[in-house]
Amino acid sequence: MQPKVVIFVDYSLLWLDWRKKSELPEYTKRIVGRPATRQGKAALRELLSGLKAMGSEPEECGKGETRPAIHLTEHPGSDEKATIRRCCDGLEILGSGRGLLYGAFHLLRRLALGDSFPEWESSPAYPIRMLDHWDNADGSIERGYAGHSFFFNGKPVCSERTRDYARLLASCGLNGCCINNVNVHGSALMLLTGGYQRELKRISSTLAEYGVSLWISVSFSSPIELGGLQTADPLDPAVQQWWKDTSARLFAEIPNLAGFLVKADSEGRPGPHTYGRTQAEGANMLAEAIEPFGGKLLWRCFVYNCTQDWRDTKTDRARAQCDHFAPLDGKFRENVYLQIKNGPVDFQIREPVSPLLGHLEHTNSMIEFQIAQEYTGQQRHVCYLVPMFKEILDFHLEHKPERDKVSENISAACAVSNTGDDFNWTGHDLAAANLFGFGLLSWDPTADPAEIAAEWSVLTFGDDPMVTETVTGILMRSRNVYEKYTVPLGIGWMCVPGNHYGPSPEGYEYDRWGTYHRATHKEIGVERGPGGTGFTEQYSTGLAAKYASIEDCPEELLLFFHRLPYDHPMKDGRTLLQRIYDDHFEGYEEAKGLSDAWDRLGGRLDPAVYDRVRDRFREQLRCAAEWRDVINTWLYRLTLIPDEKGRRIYP
Ligand code: GCV
Repeated sequence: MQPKVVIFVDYSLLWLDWRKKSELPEYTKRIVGRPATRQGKAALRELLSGLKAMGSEPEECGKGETRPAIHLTEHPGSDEKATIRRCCDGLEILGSGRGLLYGAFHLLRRLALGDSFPEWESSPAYPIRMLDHWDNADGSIERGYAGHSFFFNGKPVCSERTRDYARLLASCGLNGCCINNVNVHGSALMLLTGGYQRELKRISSTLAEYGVSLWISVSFSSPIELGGLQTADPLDPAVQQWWKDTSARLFAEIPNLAGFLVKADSEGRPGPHTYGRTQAEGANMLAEAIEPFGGKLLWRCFVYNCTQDWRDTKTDRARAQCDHFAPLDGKFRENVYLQIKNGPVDFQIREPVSPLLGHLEHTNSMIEFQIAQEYTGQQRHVCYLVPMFKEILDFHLEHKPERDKVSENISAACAVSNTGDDFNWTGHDLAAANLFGFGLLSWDPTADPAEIAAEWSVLTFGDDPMVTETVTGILMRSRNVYEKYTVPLGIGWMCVPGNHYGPSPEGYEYDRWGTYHRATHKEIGVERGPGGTGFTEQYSTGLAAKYASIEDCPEELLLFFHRLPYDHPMKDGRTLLQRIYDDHFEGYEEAKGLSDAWDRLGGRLDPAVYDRVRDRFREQLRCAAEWRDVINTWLYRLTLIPDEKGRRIYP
């Protein structure tokens, strides 16, 4: 008997930790076919190890095999389509190397869920489906809530964890990741000039094995910072040449490099505006430099005035993306993708869909979500964001009679990553559902968030029906609960400045970031209709009218669009203020309900996981009570209007 070699890893494998199945179909005992590509080989390896973990001992068989088997049929081509179909009492997986990989993972997932003959034919909705890491070269992570970077520890590192990370991404359909922060500083600058060429190459090659492309964030002023030039003006020939030469070297060294991500003219980052050039002139110069190597440029639209005087009521940050980019539609090169945050401001728990998404008829756009829970509980609170992503992808922009949904008007999708080097990757064990769900939804935006949650739960915690039902229930309720005890009705931004955790109702009010609610003892909110900042006019006619009207505006966004008195009657007859009081009280109670539901799973889960999540719930409840008390007390003191139900509204 072979001695068993145990490899110790200091992290879990999340949903890839396949569990034993009491029964598996006969065909899982044999695999026929020897893929030639690296991704195809990875598919075979995943099937062999995954099936083994589930309790089958698949044997690799020759072509003439007549017994039921899994047949791997690899055909050349770079497309990602995957097919699984019935074949000789078994199944055949067909596709390019990547297709086989997606097919293999799909089959493993379906078998784990108890589906014996999962036939599937699927292509991803978007060719770019990726995660953006805000990892810094020193190993810290901007807005990271799950430990340190596993890509950097002073310099780039490639380890077994990099491989498992690539497996996790591929297993939920993702095909790219940008490994460093859009705020490029310190030695991360050197990623561009090849200072870390060997390390970068290893990371790139490891990711490539699982069909994951490497992207890096670059600084627009690199020609000055690294090239010793006096300017980074995109129209300067020396600058253009510097980018061409630098890109040629880098793309030659790193074969799996897909392109660059750039945050320009945003929150102090350099950009074309410094030289009086447009965003298109800046982006196109870079895009042209990388175009010969098939490179793509992801150009962020998070451009706004971050030095606003709070007394200035004319400037509305929500308008900024459209004001800057809508007039430039059609002016970007073909290999440019405009990266647009899902809402007009910044990843709040509820914002309207960014109107810019409706203005880009002739420009590639990429939606940017954030699964790092910067404003949504920082992975100490449970907040399953997939239903929100789905709502946004399903949203009708009302610009066209057909193919009008956001999901039909974008060319790519990304999310700011929620991972780090914590044992469980995401800090909160339940936050991994956001990673898995974002992957599945960016492959297929018609997928159902509740089904994704249930699938993730079975893959992660096993198939005990009570566990699946409870975890799915907790996840599906979590966003609304979080919204209620923090910032309901679209008001946003009452968090502590800087770290963005916990309540501080006036923390941002007299600051420079353009995130004001302008509450007085009489009214609260910013008027964004035509009589106010005019932001509503950035939407199509129908939506503009709907949002501008206090009666028609969806209630959950009422304070995003309108400035209203506290006694404004809500649809159910309560006053605006009473609704806010109630939401905070109820939000806390509902959070307690989620926590109690988790408690009832004691004995049904791995005790370490159970305890970790219980600890997170303890903190969530502490913080939910703080939100309830701070916001309600602040409003009570401002208005002197008591809670109609006579509850104690101060701590
Ligand atoms: C990476 C917000 C965050 C910043 C982040 C920025 C961005 O402002 O607080 O940490 O910077 O968004 O998306 O660029």
